[in-house]
Amino acid sequence: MAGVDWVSVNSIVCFILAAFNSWLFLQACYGISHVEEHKGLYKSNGVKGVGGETCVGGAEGGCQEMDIPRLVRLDGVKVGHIQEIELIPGKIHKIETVNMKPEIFEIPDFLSKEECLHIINLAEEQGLEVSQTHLETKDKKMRLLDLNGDKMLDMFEMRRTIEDGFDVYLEDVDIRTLYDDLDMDTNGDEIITNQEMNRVTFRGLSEYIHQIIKAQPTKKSRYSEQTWVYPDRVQDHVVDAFQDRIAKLSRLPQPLIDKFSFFQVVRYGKHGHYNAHHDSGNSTELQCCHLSSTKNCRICRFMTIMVYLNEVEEGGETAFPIANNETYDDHTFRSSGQVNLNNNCAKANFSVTPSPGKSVFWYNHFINEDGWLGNIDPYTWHGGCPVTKGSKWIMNRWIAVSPDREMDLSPL
Ligand SMILES: [Ca+2]
Ligand SMILES: [Ca+2]
Repeated sequence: MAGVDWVSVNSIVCFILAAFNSWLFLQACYGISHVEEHKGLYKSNGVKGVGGETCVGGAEGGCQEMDIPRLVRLDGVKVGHIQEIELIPGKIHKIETVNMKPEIFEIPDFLSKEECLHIINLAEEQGLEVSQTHLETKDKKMRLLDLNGDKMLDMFEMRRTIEDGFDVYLEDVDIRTLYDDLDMDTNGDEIITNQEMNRVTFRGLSEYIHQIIKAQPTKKSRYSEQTWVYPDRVQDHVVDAFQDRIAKLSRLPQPLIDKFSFFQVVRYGKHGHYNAHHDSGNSTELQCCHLSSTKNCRICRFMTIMVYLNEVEEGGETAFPIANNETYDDHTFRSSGQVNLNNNCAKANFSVTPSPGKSVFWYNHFINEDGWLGNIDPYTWHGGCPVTKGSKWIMNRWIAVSPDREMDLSPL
């Protein structure tokens, strides 16, 4: 056996056995036993259902006695795990688990290249507008983030105050210029006392910061253009096919797919980015925006499905800055600067590279003991890294779920 290592001998033996025997040998020899044909493993708060068993809409298959619809999540099992799913009759798609904390999945060719182009054309026909963030709709007042409670704002506290109040990510040099231009820091010690703060009105500060945004839009948390597509308003076979694939993939109750089915098509040009954020809110006091008529609401999205629509020349990864961290502390993370993906994308713990037609999806919430919307998964902080060359087109589809199961499941 000199000159032949064990691996190659094993491979040769495997090849011979496989030639005479079955698929089982191939599986054992080539380590592909984790591929599940035509199956997906979906869970609802510890209750598992395999394959076509969905744990939704009654006591089907292995989902035990359940007469109320429950939310389900695809089980990632482990990184590298591949599950197969028939999203289009006669065509098998592979779902790969690419991360476990949070669970993140990728499906190559979720849309064909033609379908991607079709969606881009549809968005261009509709026309795109500058993306806003939820935060910008409520900047009527500003909370001063005096983090150490000394009744003064140092540079770091001022930076955080402006980030929180205006969704703008300034550098220290910008803040020094702001102090100079507004004549705020009278003694030049880079610390703003209550008295110094009172030298400007909220309106004055707000106008100044909006000038910065106008001159340097990349400082905003989000720099992109977008449009919304409403499947119930457009007669479009690709949009219908997309809806159908979302239903098959998510295995969620049909009303959750049919209602609030609009999705966003976003174009990021050069320097386009979106700083890290959660796609859903955790507060239980506010009503969910999709069920509320006021702006004082929280966004409630159980699941996020994103599809990359074009070949990005450089940059534009989807980054998860704190994926796989051992612990999570909101203040520590927000103070770390990692939220600012425009500057700190390279520090992100995990990221997904765009590829035309590829879908990446994850669950923003866990499932509670009643089988419905549970707590947010804090590790789902994510955003779009700057596009450094070319442009990036994506579509974002969210599955809206509120704590009110009955309301969510009511017909349109
Ligand atoms: Ca302070
Ligand atoms: Ca001062």
